[in-house]
Amino acid sequence: MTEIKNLKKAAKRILKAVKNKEKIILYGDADLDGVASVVILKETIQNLGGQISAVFFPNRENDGYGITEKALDQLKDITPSLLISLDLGIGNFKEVRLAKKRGFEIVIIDHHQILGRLPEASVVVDPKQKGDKYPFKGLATAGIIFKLSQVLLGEKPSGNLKNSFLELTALATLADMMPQEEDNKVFIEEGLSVFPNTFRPGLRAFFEILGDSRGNLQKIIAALNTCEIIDNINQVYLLLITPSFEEAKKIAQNLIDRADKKQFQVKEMVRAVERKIAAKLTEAIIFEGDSSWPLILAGSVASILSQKYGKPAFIFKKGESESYGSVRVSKELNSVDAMNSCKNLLITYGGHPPASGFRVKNENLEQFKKCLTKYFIKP
Ligand SMILES: [Mn+2]
Repeated sequence: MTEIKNLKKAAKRILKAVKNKEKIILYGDADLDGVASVVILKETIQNLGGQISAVFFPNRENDGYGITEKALDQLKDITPSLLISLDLGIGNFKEVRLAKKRGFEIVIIDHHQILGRLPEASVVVDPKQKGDKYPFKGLATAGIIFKLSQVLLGEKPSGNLKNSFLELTALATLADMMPQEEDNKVFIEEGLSVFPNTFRPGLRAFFEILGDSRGNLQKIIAALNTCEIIDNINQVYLLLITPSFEEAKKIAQNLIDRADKKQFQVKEMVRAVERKIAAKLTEAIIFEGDSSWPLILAGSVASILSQKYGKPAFIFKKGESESYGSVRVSKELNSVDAMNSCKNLLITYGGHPPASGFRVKNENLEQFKKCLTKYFIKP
């Protein structure tokens, strides 16, 4: 069976770091796929006797997506170190170069679309890169990390640990809305079958609060995918690693409330966008931003609008000098290619063909809209 390109190379590099007691930083996206990937890799490395010096999740709302200069500043005392980026990094050309200068060695493990070239990291694992012969391209990052964990641990993990990794992989694959076929189908079936007996207090907390697990699966996933950060701590990460059932119940309840509130806010924001586009219904794309719109809601709002109006939707939070946005387009279109055709106007961009994001200087917003419109009306 062909393997994911560089998966063994990444495993080797991690084993060397463990053996030499190097500092290791796990730098993950704040959503469930990112958090689950961090948790699985952290517990795998600890199982090998290694130590994690820091775990970091950028706050999308304030810092934007991906590896950021601000984060590298915050981590500067933990060098030299091996920084493993999970579920992000594939588009961070500038930041990876900067990180290397500052004493971080970078390993990127991501599943997002390649943006023409690769960042200059020591190891890049991304099934979508050139020369990757692994036949299935729809893995979530957690799925890649599950496979990495198997390479690292071999037959070693106990049934409990393996089952727990399967649960997290299944939940992350569903949360990331990856295709439910091939490897993912196996992860989902096996993961959900052991899920009701999970040992993880953070997951058992949901059963205690919500009752029967299967019927509430969507609710649990929504709560786990809220990207909630309080006092710089990713609450889903905290939930998944806490040994305390009491603490877990508090966090889980807060995440459930947060997810409910988010759903309500999304509806309100959809109405706000619809008021703005009422006079522009002949335009080829929906392209709207506001300084009061939370970035955290932009993806859900774009998704609803793109389906309802049958158009690509670009929804952004307008900051003082830059804007951050989320993009959703229908299945037959490719939003990453669309932004690729406008890349000179963008600071960063990337993601999956139907769901992606961008960061742009405000002075380029109008040009960006024109460029996108041109791309999408092209015959
Ligand atoms: Mn992901």
